[in-house]
Amino acid sequence: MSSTTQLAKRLQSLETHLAQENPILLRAVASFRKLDQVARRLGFLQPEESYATRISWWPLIAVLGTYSSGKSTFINHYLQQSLQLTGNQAIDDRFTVICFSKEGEVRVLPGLALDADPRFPFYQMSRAIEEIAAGEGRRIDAYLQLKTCPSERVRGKILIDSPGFDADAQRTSTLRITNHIIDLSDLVLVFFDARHPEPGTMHDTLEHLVAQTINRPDSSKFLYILNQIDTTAREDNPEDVIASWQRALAQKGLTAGRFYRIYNPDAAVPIADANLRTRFEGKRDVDLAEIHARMHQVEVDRAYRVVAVLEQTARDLEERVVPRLQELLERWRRRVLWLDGLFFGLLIVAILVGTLWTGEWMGWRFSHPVWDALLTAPIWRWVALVGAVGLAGYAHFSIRKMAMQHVIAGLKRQIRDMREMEFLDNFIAALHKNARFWRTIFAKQPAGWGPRARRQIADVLAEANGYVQDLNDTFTNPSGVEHTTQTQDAQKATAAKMTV
Ligand SMILES: Nc1nc2c(ncn2[C@@H]2O[C@H](COP(=O)(O)OP(=O)(O)OP(=O)(O)O)[C@@H](O)[C@H]2O)c(=O)[nH]1
Ligand SMILES: [Mg+2]
Repeated sequence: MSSTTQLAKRLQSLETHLAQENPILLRAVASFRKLDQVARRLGFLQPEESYATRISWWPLIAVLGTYSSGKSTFINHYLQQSLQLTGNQAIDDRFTVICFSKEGEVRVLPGLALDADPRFPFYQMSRAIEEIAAGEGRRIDAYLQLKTCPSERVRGKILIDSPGFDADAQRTSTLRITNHIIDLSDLVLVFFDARHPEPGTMHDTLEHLVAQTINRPDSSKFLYILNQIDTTAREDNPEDVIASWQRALAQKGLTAGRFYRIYNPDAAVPIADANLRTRFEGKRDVDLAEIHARMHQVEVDRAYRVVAVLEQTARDLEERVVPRLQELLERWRRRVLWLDGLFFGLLIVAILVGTLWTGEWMGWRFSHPVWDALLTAPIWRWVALVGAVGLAGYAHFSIRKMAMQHVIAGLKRQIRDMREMEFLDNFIAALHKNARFWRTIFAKQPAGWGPRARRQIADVLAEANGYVQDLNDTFTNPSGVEHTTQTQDAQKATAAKMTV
């Protein structure tokens, strides 16, 4: 199956899925297709590529955190089913992607099932792993597994349980998957274990899970959870444990936000003191309810996220991709002109010197026996002319090619950022399109860019605004029930729209 048909199939299956799940997002796919068209005419996207496949359409909840912090126990409790193994040594050694299935029983499928299925967010993950750790891509099953589960609570979403996170011991491939999951998720629950007496020893882990997540533009999707706080009830001063965690997290920048304090009702040790127990339970119930509310809310977050990405992609094309192409093409043009000037200048000087050496100039007339013979021979003078023009053309096009290689090498040096790296090949492809031989170096706009493309982008931006309004209408209702749970993300997205 060709990659273009593969893409068509993939988009079609996405559309079929969204037609049932969220018709507003179905319309968003059409807008993405419009952006694809613009980007393809720019040469920025290839026919088998689509912006729609670069984002995750699934509402995704990831549970990350340190070893034995109770991630799997929390998931089991949420699903009301003992799906995941739990225990006091390191239990999970791979990521488990949990999704809903109508079949009554739990099914476990190997990582390959995720790697090969375009409907999941790990499609072709083995390739990404192979790129950073040669040979590991084939071992995808050692990193991922898929579990289907009949719990209603996971219907319409994907939940990911992960192996205990330890920044020091983590393999690069595991780290790569963790980052990929963080990028894709709509909600990330970061678990810490209150039993761990000294958070200071986990410097790198806190750095990775807190310091590096707190300043992200999507930081509101992270919930930091101190779990197993029932165990602190046995301490003389339970607040000390919490305070020491609070200090450690504050050092990593988690000051303004708060962290949740919970423990698992099923796994907790009994708290003998009745007063203490009531206090602990009260606090836990409030926090747990908030976490669960955010988990229910994730479909809404996802819808706003997709529309935000649509808008961002449209703006990006107009405000970043096209100006950058223009700048690169300008660089190319200047280099071609300069090299052309140098080459043909030197050639003229060489001809002058050569003719002065061998022949005779009488005023503007040059005379040399070979030259005279050539001019008088009717066919040869044309052959010589065509030959000269051909050689000049060859030289000019070689110079264009060389100059383009130079510009691309410069671009590669310039792009260091991982996120931009993703688009390096796209920029190179667009540059090649502009450097085709029939395109003049003096073109004012990059190939494929003009009033029509601008109009299409403006259309998509207007559509994105419309989707946000429609989403607001869908998710807010007069009784205000959903409205009060509308998350920061959604509000931010709405606010952003209002200021446009
Ligand atoms: N006292 C107490 N024990 C808990 C709590 N949550 C989990 N546990 C216990 O802690 C141990 C580890 O729990 P898991 O759910 O396996 O932890 P995990 O984070 O999934 O661990 P790995 O998969 O190995 O990284 C198990 O023995 C649980 O029974 C809690 O809130 N309080
Ligand atoms: Mg586990």
